[in-house]
Amino acid sequence: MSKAPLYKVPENFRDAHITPQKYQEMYQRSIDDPSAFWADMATDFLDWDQTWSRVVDYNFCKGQAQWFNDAELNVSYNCIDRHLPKRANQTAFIWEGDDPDYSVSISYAELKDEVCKLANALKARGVMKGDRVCIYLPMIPQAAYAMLACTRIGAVHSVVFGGFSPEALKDRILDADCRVVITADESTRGGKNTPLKINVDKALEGCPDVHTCFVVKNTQKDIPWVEERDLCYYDTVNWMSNDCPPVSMAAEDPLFILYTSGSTGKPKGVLHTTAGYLLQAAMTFKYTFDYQEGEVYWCTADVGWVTGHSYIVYGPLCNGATSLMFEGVPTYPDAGRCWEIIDKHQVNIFYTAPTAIRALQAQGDEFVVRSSRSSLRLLGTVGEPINPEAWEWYYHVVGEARCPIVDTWWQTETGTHMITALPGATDLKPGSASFPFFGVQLALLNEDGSEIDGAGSGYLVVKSSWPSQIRTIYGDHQRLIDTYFSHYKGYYFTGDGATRDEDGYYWITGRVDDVLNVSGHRMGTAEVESALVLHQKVAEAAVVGFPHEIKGQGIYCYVTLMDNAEVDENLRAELIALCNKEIGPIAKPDIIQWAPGLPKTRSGKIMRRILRKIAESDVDALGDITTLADPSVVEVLVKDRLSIN
Ligand code: 6R9
Repeated sequence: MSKAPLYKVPENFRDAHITPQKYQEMYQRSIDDPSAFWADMATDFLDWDQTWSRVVDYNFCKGQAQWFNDAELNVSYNCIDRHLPKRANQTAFIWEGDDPDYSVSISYAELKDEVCKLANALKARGVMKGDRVCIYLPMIPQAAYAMLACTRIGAVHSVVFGGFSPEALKDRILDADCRVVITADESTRGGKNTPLKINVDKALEGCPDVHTCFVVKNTQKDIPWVEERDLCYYDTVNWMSNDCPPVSMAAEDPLFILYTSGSTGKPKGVLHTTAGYLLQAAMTFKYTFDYQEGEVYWCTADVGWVTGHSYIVYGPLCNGATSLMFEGVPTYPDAGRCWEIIDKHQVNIFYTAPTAIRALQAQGDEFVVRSSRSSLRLLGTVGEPINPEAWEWYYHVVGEARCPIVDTWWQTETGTHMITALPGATDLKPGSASFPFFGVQLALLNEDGSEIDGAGSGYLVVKSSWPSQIRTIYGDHQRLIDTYFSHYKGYYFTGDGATRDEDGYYWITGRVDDVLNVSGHRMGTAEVESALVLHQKVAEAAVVGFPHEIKGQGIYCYVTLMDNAEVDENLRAELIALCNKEIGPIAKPDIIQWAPGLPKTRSGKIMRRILRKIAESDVDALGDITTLADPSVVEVLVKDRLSIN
């Protein structure tokens, strides 16, 4: 790692918002005097209805954090209204359709009208401050309108990724007790349509309390309609007034719930609150991307993930930026699509995931070089570790060695960037997320909980609260404490491993728990296992990740069948269909291996370490298997593994 090439801050970033010296000064102050530092940032970045009496109070043992306690503000006001005097006619969103011939610009003034009308429509259906609203939409502007409309009236949104199945959607609606759903007839991605409304209908069979479903007519497909409950989005919203006063919210009032996977059990509803989240989203957006007035910024994430929340909607809009939202996929109509969009809309800052970079790299340079990309100034990545080969390709081929790459490490739970390069301040090492953001105090721990000094590898933890920290797991605060604050007392446990090199750069090595990262999507092995064992022929299942060239990690399933069950040719397809039904297409198993038995300790615990090694075909390094109840099962699994590929 110390041999890694170093890419120096380029000349044209000498005047960036954050220079090397400024980073040192600001970081030091943020640690030495967090209250003064964050009070200044809060004043610079946000408009408040009422100021705070204390900046921060937290107690990691109890999983509690409060930022700007009794202050008040409104998120949609900060993202829209306050910009209007200067930016009414400036584009807030550029929307690029799946169809390359279709794009739309939405100004800040239009955004205000759309958000207010929808907010009034929500109010007319009885939505009040604190109520949860489920958003299950494609990547269309209404997704952003819906999020902002909720914030305008103090409702709490729960966006569910449009790729989730009806079953997964139902679980999320019930867990958050949403009474209103906003959806569309269909989504269109890569020329293919997905029946969102039909999925909602199926989900709502199990959600008797949902009384209202707004439906955006997106593809105009004929869809079933439930009178009273279903409302045509346009017909309803267009009647509404475009005036809806923003409600003053307390700094710690809930802003949104977003479900994410953990190592055990069902996905958990990560709850973020109003002021701290918005402040750090706004600040990281400006500093990490060195956003300059008038620039066009594009993040390819879906709004169903935290990246879409913080870096398509809240961070950019809070800064009065122009944010591009793309409905489609990077490979449709062909692998040149992203670069064409960059030329078409003169994109300056491009933020995507390593899995997309690898997929495009695999298609060959010709798709890239036929575009100009001369507008590009900065590149970014998020979601998983980026391998140096993909980094170098992104840097040299896409960015023509003139655009720095910010590799941003963070999580749904952290809300916003935590470790990242700042393009005017950081010399880059390919594959390293580099240094902590302002106010973020990191440590690496040994197994026994002692802190590692200097260079070394260990569990990545955070030592003190940051404004956009997760506040609770919706409806289950104990689970928050157990998951993040119990492994090592007094620290936030990230679930990631990391290395710190001699120069203090952080290198994330990946999850240390049973969470997979498949194409940048987080998934608990337990979720896939629960889906597999629903099949009547399946006695037991164990799921692990294995290295996958494009996806980063693939899903490897060991399946033990019931004693009398036989493998017929449909079984594999049935199991894949089950994962699709329970979770969604992102949970499709890559490899299913029939396992007569699973390696277990004498106390009955599955030894995943061994299963991971077998899945990786690294069978010479199985380690000690003598503690197994029946070591002979390993031999069988290894033998069978060799015949799969
Ligand atoms: C933002 C987001 C979080 C997990 C995280 C880590 C992995 C994210 C990364 C990265 C290495 C990066 N991760 N960014 N690993 N380098 N730049 O992805 O949130 O979906 O909650 O996933 O993703 O393992 O713990 P989320």
